[in-house]
Amino acid sequence: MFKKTVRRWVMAMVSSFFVASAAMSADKPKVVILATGGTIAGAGADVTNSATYQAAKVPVDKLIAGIPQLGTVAEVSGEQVFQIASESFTNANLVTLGKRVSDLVKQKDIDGVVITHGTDTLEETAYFLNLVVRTDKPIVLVGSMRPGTAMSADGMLNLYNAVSVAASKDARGKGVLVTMNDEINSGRDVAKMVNLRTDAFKSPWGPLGMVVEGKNYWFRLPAKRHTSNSEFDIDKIETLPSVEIAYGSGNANDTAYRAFAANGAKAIIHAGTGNGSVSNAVVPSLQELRGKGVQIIRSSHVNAGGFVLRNAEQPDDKYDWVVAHDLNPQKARILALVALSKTQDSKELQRIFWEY
Ligand code: DAS
Repeated sequence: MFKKTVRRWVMAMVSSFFVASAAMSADKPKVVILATGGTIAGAGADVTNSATYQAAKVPVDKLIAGIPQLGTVAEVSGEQVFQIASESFTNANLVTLGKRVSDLVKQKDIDGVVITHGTDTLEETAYFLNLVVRTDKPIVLVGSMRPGTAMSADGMLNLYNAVSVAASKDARGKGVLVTMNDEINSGRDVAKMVNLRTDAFKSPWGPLGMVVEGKNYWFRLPAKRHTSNSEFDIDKIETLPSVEIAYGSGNANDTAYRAFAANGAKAIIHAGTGNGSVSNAVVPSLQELRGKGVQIIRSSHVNAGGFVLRNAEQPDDKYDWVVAHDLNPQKARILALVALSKTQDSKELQRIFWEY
């Protein structure tokens, strides 16, 4: 019995090798996987460890070798750009990654780029690239909620789907995409709404489509400016300014806002309650900081659909503040980083927040 099982396993591996190598020889789209770390590169001690593991352990060549079928959808190569848990991503990491993606998509023989990434800040990187990489080629971010060592790990199918979408002609021109849990989401809209579960990534406005067994099914298109229709360009960005997020709640005070400004923040994202509301205890300080040139951007930490309305909870025209529209605080920070590389004018900033 054991011999039969081993023989069957060997035959399966041999056939998948020939499938993959045969496919490699065909004229397949060329997809580059840029690996940055995260759970999709994580490893736990036991198959029962779906939540207890170390992120950013498995190198990109092992991720690729673990899915021989990738060779049936594309000619895949890999680069290890970083090997970090994404909660540790910095503005400098964003610029480095953005420039590498921009260089790759300029190469005529490259059809698409996949970025494996930790899930904690994947939504921020996806939005950043959506704003600054001037291309119609698919750029697809992918992570996983469970390490590859766990039962029912999600990384293998997520990565296969990501490569399949990045190799697809019908994924062109749709902005940066995120493939998790069989869905194709817009890099602008998607956020990590749940931790621990494989259906963690949701867009308040719904996914763009689904990918099932290597085929894409599209249901809607992005409405905001992105990639080749963006006025921003990573090739013209070397560093990003300091933009910080202060979280609103009951019993609020102005300590964080003042500390951020004293530390050089060019803009402060107010992660407000409700419609981006600001406590009476904080308003005077924000008016003072605005007077000193710090941009004040009202967002809401209620972000499952809806948006901050200008001059509703606060007289934004009078205070010269900006509203973040439907962007959650962490996405508002990303847009502010990019926008401030182009303008310090609050009316221009507001236009940018409506358009992107
Ligand atoms: N720490 C998380 C990160 O790297 C692990 C993950 O979910 O990818 O974002």
